[in-house]
Amino acid sequence: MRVLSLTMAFAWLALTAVSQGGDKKEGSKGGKVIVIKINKDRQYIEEGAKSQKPVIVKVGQTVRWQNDDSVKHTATSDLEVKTDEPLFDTGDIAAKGKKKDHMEITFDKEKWDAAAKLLKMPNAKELRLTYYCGHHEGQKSEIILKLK
Ligand SMILES: [Cu+2]
Repeated sequence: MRVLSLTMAFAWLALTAVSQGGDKKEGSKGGKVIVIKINKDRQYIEEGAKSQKPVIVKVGQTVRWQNDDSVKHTATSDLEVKTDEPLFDTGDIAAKGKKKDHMEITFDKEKWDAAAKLLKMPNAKELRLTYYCGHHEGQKSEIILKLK
């Protein structure tokens, strides 16, 4: 699964709305972008937080993963729409200061629907979406996706 994550990342890039946000802090619909920084301890920490914990994201919001480390990382969903096709995948997020040292993913209604279906929770008000780094065993975190 992880070996193929690179290949899948490219497919994902071609197929979906993974966007590079430049330096703006506005999502495509004008909402606030949630920034999750990847630190040198390979933790995913929400901007302003002191430690890693699940990050709450409302449907429609955009998450930006910002790499503050000197090696590349990914944020790759454990849930797969089908084999080796993660629900979301940033692909490689380059080392800090390089081009593509951040990647954004918008958690739209389509993603909510897909996740709810995969988790078999059609009536849920929130969904727990775990994800991992495709390059480092044990590097993982989660998003709590909430229906407004
Ligand atoms: Cu990593």
